[in-house]
Amino acid sequence: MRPAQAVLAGERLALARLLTQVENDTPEGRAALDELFPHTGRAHLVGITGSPGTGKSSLVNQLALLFRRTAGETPALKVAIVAIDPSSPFSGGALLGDRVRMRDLSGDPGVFIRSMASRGALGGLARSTAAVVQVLDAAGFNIILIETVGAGQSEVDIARLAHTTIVVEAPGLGDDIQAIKAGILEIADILVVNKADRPGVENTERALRSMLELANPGRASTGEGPAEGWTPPLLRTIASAGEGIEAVAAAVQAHEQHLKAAGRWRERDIARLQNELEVLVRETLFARWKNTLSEEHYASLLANLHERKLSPYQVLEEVTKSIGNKSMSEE
Ligand SMILES: Nc1nc2c(ncn2[C@@H]2O[C@H](COP(=O)(O)OP(=O)(O)OP(=O)(O)O)[C@@H](O)[C@H]2O)c(=O)[nH]1
Ligand SMILES: [Mg+2]
Repeated sequence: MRPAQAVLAGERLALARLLTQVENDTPEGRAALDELFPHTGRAHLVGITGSPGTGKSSLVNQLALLFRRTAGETPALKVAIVAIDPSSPFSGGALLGDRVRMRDLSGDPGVFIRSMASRGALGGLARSTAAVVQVLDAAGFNIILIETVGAGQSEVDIARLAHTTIVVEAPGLGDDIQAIKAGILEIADILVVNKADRPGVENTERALRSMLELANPGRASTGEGPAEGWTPPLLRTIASAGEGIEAVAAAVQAHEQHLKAAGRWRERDIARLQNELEVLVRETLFARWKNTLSEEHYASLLANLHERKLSPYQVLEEVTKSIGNKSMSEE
């Protein structure tokens, strides 16, 4: 059976193998993605981001357990977890820790857990995450939880990929209003203050609430913003004890309903695919362009730049001439 067919048939080993192919951007991986693409677009993609140690993995673990238990719907929701570790490689301690915390879920055939190392992700994390998520979507997982540490670009990429983004904060880490990054709040559809058993929860909540008002002026006062019609709820959890998880799961599902009712599900899907396509085009054209230059020629151009003999625009003129495509140098 072809890998894509085996994945559609629900074979977990084939799925794990294909994810490796897709992460490594092999020709087999690409062929399988082509075949699987018509089966994608159904899963609810949920990003979970936040500073290191705020309890993202614990929350993901609890959410997955809850979605599996809330099997009032038949058949029960299938849940995939993608844990992205931007700081350490596969063998790193953090991932080992994640594995241990996620042990409650292992053995459940309705759950699939995949760890990804951002280092070594060929073609960048955004591309490989999007591809991995597509495979899981095609494999029939209804909810895909994507955990990433809130560190610069990666959480913005995840927000772009996900339908719903949960930002996790914890007392002590972000008490100081300066320490909470406004940028992260702008991507939050749901805000969670985890470790609510720790002192300082009220301070963290207060800081977040005022940041929210700054980030979304008007929204917080009217309860409904003109732009999105969704006010990010601010929820407390104690993930390690499984407290407050129902409210988070309910918010995730309410956000899905909101997106679908307002036609934004489709908008987000188009925006996501557009972004993915443009990243691909950029990478491919860049690689093609790079191939037209010899190392020596490139090095000499860089030297000319450094010595201020040529300006970046002059070099652009020069290098785009070499592939005979003048339009590339024009905007
Ligand atoms: N007191 C308390 N501890 C918690 C809570 N949730 C998680 N923890 C603990 O906090 C530590 C970090 O939890 P993780 O779930 O690994 O946090 P994380 O955000 O995934 O961490 P990284 O992936 O390393 O950034 C662990 O020791 C958890 O047991 C909570 O609600 N209260
Ligand atoms: Mg984690």
